[in-house]
Amino acid sequence: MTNHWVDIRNADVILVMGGNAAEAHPCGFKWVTEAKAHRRARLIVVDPRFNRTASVADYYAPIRTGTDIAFLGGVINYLLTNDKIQHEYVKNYTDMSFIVRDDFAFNDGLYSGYDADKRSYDKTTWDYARGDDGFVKVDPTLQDPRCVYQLMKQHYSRYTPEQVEKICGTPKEKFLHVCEMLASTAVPGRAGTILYALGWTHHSVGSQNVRSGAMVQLLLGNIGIAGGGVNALRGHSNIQGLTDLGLMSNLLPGYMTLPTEAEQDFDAYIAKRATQPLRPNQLSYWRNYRAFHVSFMKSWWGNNATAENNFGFDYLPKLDKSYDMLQQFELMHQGKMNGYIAQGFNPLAAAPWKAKISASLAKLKWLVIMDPLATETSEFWKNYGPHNDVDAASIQTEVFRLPTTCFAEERGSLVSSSRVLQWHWQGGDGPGEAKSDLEIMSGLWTRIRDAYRKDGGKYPDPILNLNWPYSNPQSPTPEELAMEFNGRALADVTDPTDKTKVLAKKGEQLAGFAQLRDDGSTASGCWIFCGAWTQAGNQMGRRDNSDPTGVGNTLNWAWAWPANRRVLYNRASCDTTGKPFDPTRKLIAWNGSTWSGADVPDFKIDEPPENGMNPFIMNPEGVARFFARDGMAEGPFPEHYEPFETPLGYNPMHPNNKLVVSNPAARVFPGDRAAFGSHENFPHTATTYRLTEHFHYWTKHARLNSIIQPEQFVEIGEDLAKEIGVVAGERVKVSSNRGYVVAVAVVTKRIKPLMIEGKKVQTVGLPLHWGFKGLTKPGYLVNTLTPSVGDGNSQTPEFKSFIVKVEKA
Ligand SMILES: Nc1nc2c(c(=O)[nH]1)N[C@H]1C(S)=C(S)[C@@H](COP(=O)(O)OP(=O)(O)OC[C@H]3O[C@@H](n4cnc5c(=O)[nH]c(N)nc54)[C@H](O)[C@@H]3O)O[C@H]1N2
Ligand SMILES: Nc1nc2c(c(=O)[nH]1)N[C@H]1C(S)=C(S)[C@@H](COP(=O)(O)OP(=O)(O)OC[C@H]3O[C@@H](n4cnc5c(=O)[nH]c(N)nc54)[C@H](O)[C@@H]3O)O[C@H]1N2
Ligand SMILES: [Mo]
Repeated sequence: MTNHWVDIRNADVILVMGGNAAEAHPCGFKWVTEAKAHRRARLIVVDPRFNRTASVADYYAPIRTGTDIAFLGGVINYLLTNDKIQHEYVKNYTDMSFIVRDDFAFNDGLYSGYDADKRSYDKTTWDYARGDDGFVKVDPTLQDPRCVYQLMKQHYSRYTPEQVEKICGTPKEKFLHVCEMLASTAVPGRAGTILYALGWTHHSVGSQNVRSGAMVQLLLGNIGIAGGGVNALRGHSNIQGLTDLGLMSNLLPGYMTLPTEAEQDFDAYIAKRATQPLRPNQLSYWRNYRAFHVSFMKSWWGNNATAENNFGFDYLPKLDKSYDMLQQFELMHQGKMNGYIAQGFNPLAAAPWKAKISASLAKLKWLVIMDPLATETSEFWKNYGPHNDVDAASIQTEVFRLPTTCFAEERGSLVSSSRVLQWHWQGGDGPGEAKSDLEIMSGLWTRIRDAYRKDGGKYPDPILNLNWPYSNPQSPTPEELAMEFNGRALADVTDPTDKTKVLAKKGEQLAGFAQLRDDGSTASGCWIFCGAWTQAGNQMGRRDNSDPTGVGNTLNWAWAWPANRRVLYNRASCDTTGKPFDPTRKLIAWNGSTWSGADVPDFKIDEPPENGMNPFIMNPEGVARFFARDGMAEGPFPEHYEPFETPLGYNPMHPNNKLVVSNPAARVFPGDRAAFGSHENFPHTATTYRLTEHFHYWTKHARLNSIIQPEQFVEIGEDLAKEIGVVAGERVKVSSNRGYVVAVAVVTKRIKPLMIEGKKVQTVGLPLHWGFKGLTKPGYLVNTLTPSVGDGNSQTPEFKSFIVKVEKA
């Protein structure tokens, strides 16, 4: 979340799109209820289903799955053509006035630089034009046809309300009503927030869905203000912590990135990431990358990371490709993997195209399951009940189950969607032989190290030289790890402007990431967590919920990254002179000598506004980007592409270009592509989702949850039920090109057919919680049906939009 849970109560308009917060985040949803009750906020829901959030919304609009970019592109077009933008904000704090290179182009769905064979872009032309001084060229009048404003206006002019209706199936008047409600927040005195989750991310264009939402919020001046933001409501209790700590194959802790194979040179690796300002007098905060990186390497390799060996840069793996989940199973399927550890992960149930997953697991020599429960994955080789598509006798994979404790049987920190690191305390001991994940991982690690010590190996240095400074090497404590993530001084850390001033003495915990140094004199396992466990102790354990300004920031409740800041980009809540746009929702202000207020300023604390430094200091240009000049796989402006399994078979934006039916920059493995279905055989569009009563596949092991949601069901609209001759309570068979599930039909008014390009499209809803382990009635794994293709940037699978056929069973 750019903002935080409590801050939702500061909003005047709340758009829940691509999520079902009342169902999946019922506790956090209370802040929506507060906003409605206490400031008469209006709640809008845009969802293929009239879901539980819609049932308490002020306005609901339906949408076809996988078409949010068309909808949001339409909103952008509406805001621009009706001049519903926060002018002062947009003019000063975004790249609207920046001039784009002459050779950047967009033709029939493709941007300049496309290579059809590689299915990827050379992004060189996706950049701003530079002046002789090396800085970006701008046109403050916004008249230059090559400025971002003009290019963007032209791009989105194609997304008319009529076009939105044809692609999304959202009736034009409903679409326009949503536009009007959102547009009401374009004035400085009103705030609007967006809450989203998987309905936006589980698509082959997921990242671009989120970007479209961010563009809407920027036009409205809703980023950096109280009651605003683009707010990702996250999943598992510590999934935010997972990404923060870099547990993605391409990341290092604190959103640093692993080098690629082409990046063997340490200085070049740093220089590329320590971005220099693109505007005069601009702070570009990533220019501190070297300090963050070296401190991280000192944490991992301690005394073995020295200036002479580039702090162990050669120890870091260099990526040849992404090793995301889809890639892992592809490699496993090709027989290129011997073993797999599934730690707190049930891939047979959770990953797309179950048949491919079980076939892949069957090719392993060994599979280790670390879990408190007996998961479907741990019995993938058994053939029974609704899991009947494996040949048990032919599977040779050896499966080891290592029982772990569960969150309530451990202590430590969890990072919430709000970026708040909250310490929690152990409630009880785990049963039987269960061990904590920490203990099991340490046991594995020390044994691997011993094996390398004894037998050597190709390149044992990174393993033998790893720092392992825990009092009990077999079981590091959560406290030791938390202190290590924060970081400490390895030599006295002094003030750069006055070397006699010692900020942190050798051996002390650091106070914040401003104290990190790039010469090896500090260590920090995760720079954004620096400040969580200081000399003053564990900040995550703080429980003072006082809120002196009433804006809800509670700065003494636990600790938020970065720097205990609760609202990111909060400098943008003030005008160029440093006065809050909305004094009633004040976050920070310039008081003549410093920035201060209800939040920790996201800015250089003593930077006078008249110097003209811009608020978005994580971008080298200092402003927010409508034009994503680097980073995105498929282009600088989001464009509508159909889901890989489309009910249409073509892209209504580009009906004659076969290259751009679906995301032209998404990676698709040939075998996965061959398994896609065609709309001729599978006419209905399907989506999968959660229910409050269950948490994925594990609460079916709990008696109460199994009683309140005992049996698998499928939701279909009354119209479709009539078409296929099914009444509520009868069983239906839902098939995709990859398999089928059979479940009870819930016939509902909550799902209506949509008219898409003059054709009736039915939506089918599949809750995902059932399987063949646990106390509920055995059910089919819903991922029997789903296609194996991911988002072009994150490789998150397209779980939310695929095609099926529904029949009476
Ligand atoms: N009770 C409970 N709570 C949970 C979980 C759980 O299993 N049980 N899981 C947790 C996890 S890990 C996560 S990630 C979160 C997920 O939280 P959510 O994303 O809110 O959960 P979902 O139910 O998967 O999907 C949300 C909505 O997206 C809609 N949707 C589907 N396709 C589209 C589309 O193309 N466009 C739009 N606009 N909407 C679409 C669906 O109809 C559904 O209403 O929930 C967390 N909370
Ligand atoms: N079709 C479809 N598929 C989906 C989704 C969807 O919306 N539609 N959602 C996707 C999403 S967002 C997610 S997050 C995934 C979820 O996929 P998974 O993460 O595989 O699902 P969970 O059932 O939450 O599995 C987590 C396992 O962790 C175990 N566990 C709990 N606590 C601990 C612990 O402390 N230590 C260890 N070692 N194990 C523990 C649980 O017992 C459980 O078996 O599913 C994805 N799959
Ligand atoms: Mo999730």
